[in-house]
Amino acid sequence: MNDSPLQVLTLPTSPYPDQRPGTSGLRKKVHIFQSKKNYLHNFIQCIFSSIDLRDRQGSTMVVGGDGRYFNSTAIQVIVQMAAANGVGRVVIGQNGIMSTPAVSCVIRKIKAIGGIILTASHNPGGPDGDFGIKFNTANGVIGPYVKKILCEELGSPANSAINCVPLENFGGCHPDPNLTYGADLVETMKSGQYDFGAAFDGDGDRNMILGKHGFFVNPSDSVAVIAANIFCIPYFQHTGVRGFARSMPTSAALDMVARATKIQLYETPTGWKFFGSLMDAGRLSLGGEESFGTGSDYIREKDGLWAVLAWLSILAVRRQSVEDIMTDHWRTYGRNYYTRFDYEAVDLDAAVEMMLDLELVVSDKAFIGQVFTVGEKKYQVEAADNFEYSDPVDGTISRNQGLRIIFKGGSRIIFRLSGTDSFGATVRLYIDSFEKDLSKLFQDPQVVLAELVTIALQLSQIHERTGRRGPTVIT
Ligand code: VG1
Ligand code: CO
Repeated sequence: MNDSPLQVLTLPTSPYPDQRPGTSGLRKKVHIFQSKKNYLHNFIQCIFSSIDLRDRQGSTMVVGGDGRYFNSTAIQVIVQMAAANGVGRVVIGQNGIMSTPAVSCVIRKIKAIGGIILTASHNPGGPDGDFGIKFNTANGVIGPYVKKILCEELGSPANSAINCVPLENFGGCHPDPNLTYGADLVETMKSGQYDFGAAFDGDGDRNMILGKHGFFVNPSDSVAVIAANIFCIPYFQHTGVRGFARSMPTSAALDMVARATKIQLYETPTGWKFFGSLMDAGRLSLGGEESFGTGSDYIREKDGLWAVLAWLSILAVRRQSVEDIMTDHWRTYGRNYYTRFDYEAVDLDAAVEMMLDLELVVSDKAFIGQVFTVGEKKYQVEAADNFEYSDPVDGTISRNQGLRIIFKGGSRIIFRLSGTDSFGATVRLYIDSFEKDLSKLFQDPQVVLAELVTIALQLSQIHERTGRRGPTVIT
């Protein structure tokens, strides 16, 4: 930069009502960012304005994204606005690319004031896809990291890293690592040629773990396995273990390990930010969400590659297959059968109305004790509520975090509206059921949970209300 000071312009603008951040920042269709005047600028200015002026002046800020369409355009705007807002230094990932966990790591390393991450994470990219902005405070793509760590450092063959060149539309692939969008990997693994497979989302904070022949590790189980084998991981040998946490819709598999090891367990609302607060207070070492997020307190984000390295450490110590480790785990702790149905892009009004009606049903006193009979199975309601969380560190209360119906024996039905969708509403229906009978540990979750699904569909009337015949994605 030369000596002549840059001119700072002050321009009038007004907010749009749909610019409210959700579970993890703001997500909208790319064309919204392109067509609505100052749409990006408004949100970025709000981020800067949220930082006290004294902290902002001369501060360092991290900026990076998952390389999706609109990434570089947005970075140009952010850099200019950062300068105008008094930020002293902006650290940008090479070619504007940085994963969410990497941003979290750099923020901590260089003591930056925060980081702006340009990603819509697991939502599709490209001109017709989604764009998003996350802001991580001081507490807090993936491809280049996979190549560097798994191939260059750990010596995996180069062809074991697939789809690792960042592309603006992710090569037409959907960046959500689950059985539907990661079906190619599952197919490849079925051949039996590989012992271990993993997939990540666009910004690298999610992971899906597969064993030989495509054996699927449910994310709720994954965090429980890591917890049960935590001292196979050198990091925890040094730091010890302070606490475990899972989001409310995540199955109670982790609770079983916490109980057996007498380690404190926290049940938080959906979204990693709740773990961050516990980690800052030194109360939490390992956390996981059913939505393919796993991570530890070395940063303040979930980290897909960390989860893979954690699993590889366990495999290296136990010298067993992924499937053997998982089935051993079920024999020891019992199995939490789990499924999630996502109804994406349904009519917003219909979804909101459904949630309001359901809340009336579950909050009626007469609902407790009610028995649902489907075929030969009976389920009696033990408790039901709209999940509320009081942060044990600062006492902040988060309400309206999902409708829970808990049956005798621990089976659960949960309804939530997504906070990361970019269009209409996404309804998430989570169902789980605990089984400890050794002869019933190896069944298809969809078969085991079929009756609970029937109850959930009847109670909510979701198909009738949304005009859908089934979910968009089943996990
Ligand atoms: C979803 C997941 C949640 C996750 C969030 C951000 O939120 O359910 O567990 O923390 O995405 O993930 P929602 O509100 O749509 O259910 V991502 O990889 O930003 O980064
Ligand atoms: Co993500």
